[in-house]
Amino acid sequence: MRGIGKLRGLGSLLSKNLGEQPIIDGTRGISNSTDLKSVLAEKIPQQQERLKAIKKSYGSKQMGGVSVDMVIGGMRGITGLLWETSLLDPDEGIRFRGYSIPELQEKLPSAIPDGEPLPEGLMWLLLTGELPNKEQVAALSADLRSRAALPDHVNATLKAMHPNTHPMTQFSAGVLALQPESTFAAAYEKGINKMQYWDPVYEDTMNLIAKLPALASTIYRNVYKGGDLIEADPNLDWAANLAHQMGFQDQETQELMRLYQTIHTDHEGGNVSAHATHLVGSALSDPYFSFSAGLNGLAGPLHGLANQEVLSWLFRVRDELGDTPSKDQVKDFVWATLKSGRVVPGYGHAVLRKTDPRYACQRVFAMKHLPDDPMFRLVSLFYEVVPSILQETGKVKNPWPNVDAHSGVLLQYYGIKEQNFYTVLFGVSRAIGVLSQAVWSRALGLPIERPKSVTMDVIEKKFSGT
Ligand code: CMX
Repeated sequence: MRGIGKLRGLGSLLSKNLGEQPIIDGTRGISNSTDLKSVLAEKIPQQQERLKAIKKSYGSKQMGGVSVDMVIGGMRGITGLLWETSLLDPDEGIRFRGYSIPELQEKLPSAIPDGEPLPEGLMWLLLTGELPNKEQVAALSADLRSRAALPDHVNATLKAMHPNTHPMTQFSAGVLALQPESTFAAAYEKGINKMQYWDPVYEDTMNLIAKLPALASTIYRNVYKGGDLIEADPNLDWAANLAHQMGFQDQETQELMRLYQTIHTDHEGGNVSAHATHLVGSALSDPYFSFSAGLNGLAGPLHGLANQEVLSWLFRVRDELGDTPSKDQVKDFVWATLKSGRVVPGYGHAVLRKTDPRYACQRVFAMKHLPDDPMFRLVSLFYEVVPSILQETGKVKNPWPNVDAHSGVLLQYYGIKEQNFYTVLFGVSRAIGVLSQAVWSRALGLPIERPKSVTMDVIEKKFSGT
């Protein structure tokens, strides 16, 4: 219960500083109810009071200055967002509501003994701040299953698209095709009180997340398997059903999918997909609109598309150098990539300054299940070679691998060979993080985003003394 302990600590610290009523952090006590929405409903008023108290007591305090470099440099290092579901430490990596990935692998319920965590467990944690028990995870799984069916018109929309349309374009369009179902948009039109926004956003979040395995697998089967669709299995959990509906029935692939879908959910608020979802949602665009915007950002090669790029790049290595290249050959290949003005995909990060724990846990999975796979060996060889080369460039701030450097090789091993589809799998998972936060953003009444921009003229005039 480390994360919750941390939050409790903050509550008492705040109350000490304020000398007022203790600020309730909303995660006190563990709920036994298996109804996620009622657990959430209990916590929301407490968190609303907590935010009010923070605003009142600390609203005028400064949290770091902004330099011209930060303004020009993609807002690097500016703290400018509230994001409750996860926090990224540059050296330690991601913590979901206070828990690291290895801690979650130990503490979240799994489908099989000593298996990978179920993403539904992480979803419960992200939404409530509480580690769920098995019954709660089973109830959430069942709730998602009951909402999972995809309306027919969505597949008709997908089929009407040009056959060369990238799976990510189809995925984003498929999410928008579901938008007429938005409970939030309908409630807003009827004049819902803003204190109640979170409720229809929660319903949209549940409905959308529930349908993503069917949507993603429909795209997969249409593009790569002649449109022969597979029904969901009512006995399977959310991630296993995604693998199943794509056409992968074996337990090990389903275990990989559970791990994959857990670790890609959330990476605090400033990354492109999270921030885009948050920004668009702040205009009270419903979760379908805002998540589709997040997916469009995830489709960029510097963000989620890097997992596809990594695999294409590894294939080029294999085609040119064979399965077992030497270290020197790999070094030359990396340098050639850099000298041609391209990035090494899967390496580097805007915030992290160490090996991504999401990379590390995939590596552990590979060592357990596919230690002798030639592509895994190649990935390991790159891990030995790339960081020192990127360091040698003198400009790359983080030479270590990120999540995208490993995922493709695992998917390949289990027969999911179509790398153009990989970012869709990333996107399915990302929904859990960004939409859990969307529920809280509306519950906490966060306002429309509108940072100030300036022209070059303004900067020159301000600092040149003219
Ligand atoms: N290969 C080559 N050059 C790299 C590099 C890499 N992997 N990572 C950073 N650099 C370069 C930058 O392009 C930049 O060069 P210029 O000054 O010439 O423009 C310089 O090093 C400094 O960049 P940085 O501050 O270290 O990194 P940024 O915060 O600007 O960018 C990221 C972060 C992820 C976009 C970058 O590291 C990158 O392009 N990596 C490769 C693509 C990738 O793996 N993306 C996935 C990230 C994880 C995810 O979001 O899914």
